[in-house]
Amino acid sequence: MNKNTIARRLTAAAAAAVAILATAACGSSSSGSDASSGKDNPYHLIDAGTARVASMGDAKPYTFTDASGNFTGFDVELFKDVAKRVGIHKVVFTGQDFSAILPAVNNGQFDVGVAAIGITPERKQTVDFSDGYLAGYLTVISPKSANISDKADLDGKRLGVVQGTLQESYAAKHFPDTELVRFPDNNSGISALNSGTIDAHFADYEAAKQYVGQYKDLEMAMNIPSFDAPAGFAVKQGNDVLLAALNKGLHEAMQDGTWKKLYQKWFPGSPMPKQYLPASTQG
Ligand code: SNW
Repeated sequence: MNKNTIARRLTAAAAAAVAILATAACGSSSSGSDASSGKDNPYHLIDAGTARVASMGDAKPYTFTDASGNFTGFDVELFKDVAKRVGIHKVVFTGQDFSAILPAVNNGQFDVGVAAIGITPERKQTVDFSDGYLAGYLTVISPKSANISDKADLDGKRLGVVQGTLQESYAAKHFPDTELVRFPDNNSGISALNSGTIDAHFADYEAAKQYVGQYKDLEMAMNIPSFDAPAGFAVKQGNDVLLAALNKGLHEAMQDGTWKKLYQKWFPGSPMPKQYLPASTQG
């Protein structure tokens, strides 16, 4: 090793040490103008300027990963649009089991939870929600041959639910004679349905529509209204600045027709709800 190499290595080591010290200083600073508070980070995001979003990789067409692994879907595109309107230009989605999303938002691992998450009083005890942006049905999917069309038809049957969903709590309350089989995600529930280990699976309406389109011997057997629990963006309790901004962006996206455009793109053929359309078109 010649002198120059040694000098270069020492310089590199010194630079690395400075970088480590600088990082440590940032990490320990709890107030002032560091990146996690104040004017540089008005929304109190984990990383200023970036929204870290807990979501799901298999809730098509709400939120899912496409063939190249990128998150897309109605909720994903709507959230990105809303974030951009309020100055958040980078959004990073991470797939989680549904049951992990709200706890992860609550404990600060993510800034936001976005996955057709219905707003309920129970969930509001752990996170805050934006205004609602989507309301629809919970749908029981079953083989056409099973001829399931009402609650009594599910008696003594095995019904798949994703852990932590409204489907799980609805079924536990209203289908007392049905055996619930809990899954971490919809794809595993549908696999179990296709292999015959469960008799039906309970999902969101638009997801059910996708699966029925994909597997021709399945049908949408029952639709249960869930309009009292519209989906909202979940944020950590008390992050009122972020919540107010998201609501403002959401309202703008509804008023200028962006919401409608995304609805038509992702839910083609589904009835167009009135409440999220521009006020001028509601008549
Ligand atoms: O309550 C509905 C809402 O009306 C709309 O249809 C979108 O879905 C819901 O928010 C219900 N979604 C389930 C839940 O919140 C499951 C979400 C999921 O599988 N990603 O538990």
